[in-house]
Amino acid sequence: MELLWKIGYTVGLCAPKPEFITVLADKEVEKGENVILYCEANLKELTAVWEKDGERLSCVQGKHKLDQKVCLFVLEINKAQEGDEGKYTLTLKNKWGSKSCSATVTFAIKEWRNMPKNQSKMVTTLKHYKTCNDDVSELRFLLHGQIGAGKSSIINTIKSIFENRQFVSCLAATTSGTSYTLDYQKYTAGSENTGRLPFAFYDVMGLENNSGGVHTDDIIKALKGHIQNGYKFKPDQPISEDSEYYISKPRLSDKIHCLVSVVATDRIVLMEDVISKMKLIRKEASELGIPQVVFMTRVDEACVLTKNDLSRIYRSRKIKDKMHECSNKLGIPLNCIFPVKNYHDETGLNDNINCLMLEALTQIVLWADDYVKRCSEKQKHVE
Ligand SMILES: Nc1nc2c(ncn2[C@@H]2O[C@H](COP(=O)(O)OP(=O)(O)OP(=O)(O)O)[C@@H](O)[C@H]2O)c(=O)[nH]1
Ligand SMILES: [Mg+2]
Repeated sequence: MELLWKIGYTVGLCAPKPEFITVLADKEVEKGENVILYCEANLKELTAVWEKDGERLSCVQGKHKLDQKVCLFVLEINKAQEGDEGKYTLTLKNKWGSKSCSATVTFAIKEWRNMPKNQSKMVTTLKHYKTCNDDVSELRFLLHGQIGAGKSSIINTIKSIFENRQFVSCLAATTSGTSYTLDYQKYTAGSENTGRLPFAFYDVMGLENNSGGVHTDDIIKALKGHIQNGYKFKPDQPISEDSEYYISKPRLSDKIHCLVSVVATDRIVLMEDVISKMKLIRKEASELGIPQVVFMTRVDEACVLTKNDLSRIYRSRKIKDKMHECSNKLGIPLNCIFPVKNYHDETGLNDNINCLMLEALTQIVLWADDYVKRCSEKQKHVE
């Protein structure tokens, strides 16, 4: 086989063009750190041309080092400084063709939001939280968003924190073709032993780009408190008033007290249709006065710096940019957007994962309770 290939190669029958086996990866680094960009090609006899921001890289002695180990092409930048940020492109050539790939090098920024730290204080506050109205024994949160955004995983993460062990009772998907969650399902956190928390989380079927996924009317009905736990969503048809799961006269305790839009940080660009559906739902929630927030999941998939050390999340320019993008696309202010990381491949619990989630949860609990207070006062006026 190898001989045949060699003969073909020599007489030019099969032209071995350069191809990338792996491509350059974006780097977000601290100023002064060494940066290594590398990728692997299918061939070793290739001409490599490195460019920075569209111009041929002028190698500075002691700063840049170009290397090739068989099919691995490497650029090392020693102690990266201000001028080293930018887009780096490697073009590999031979007489049969050329191929390019690029990656950006950026610096971490000054911490612009404090990374929450006091886990046990937040846990205690939430565990002993008392709602402002005795008729509303639990604050209700509805999690909606694109399929595979991490809605079910958020619930599992919250349950894991309060029960001190990994939780997978809210089934999370392994792939994201169609929504894995099909029912309107309520989840609570805490247990008999650890103490039940006065919060309920509703997991719903994901929104899809076309006519699939959960019907927007169903989410709006759920916000108003018309849908009972256990209802099975039908993408082509919203719940009918005759359904046994339809609550015709919902009380304040049946309603949703805070809408949580879940967005996967690494997939914001794929959400065009979903965004218009989310905006429609948000408009309705605004008319009802329901507070709305965004939980941005999968931060580790969107940013290497954050993946390597979650405590540096608020130093990541990429995460900050994604939060701005999310804020612009959904029309939600930045202070209502919470980047979080869910448990997904870890086996033990992690303080940084817990702290980020707990801070987001503390905020939404307060805002949900404010909403209950406003509604209770309005009700009193009517009576
Ligand atoms: N790396 C990483 N993966 C995550 C995170 N959150 C969720 N995932 C993974 O993303 C996939 C989808 O997560 P789910 O929680 O099932 O998403 P969902 O929004 O409930 O999906 P549907 O019910 O199908 O609409 C699963 O494979 C999760 O393990 C995260 O913060 N980081
Ligand atoms: Mg789900």
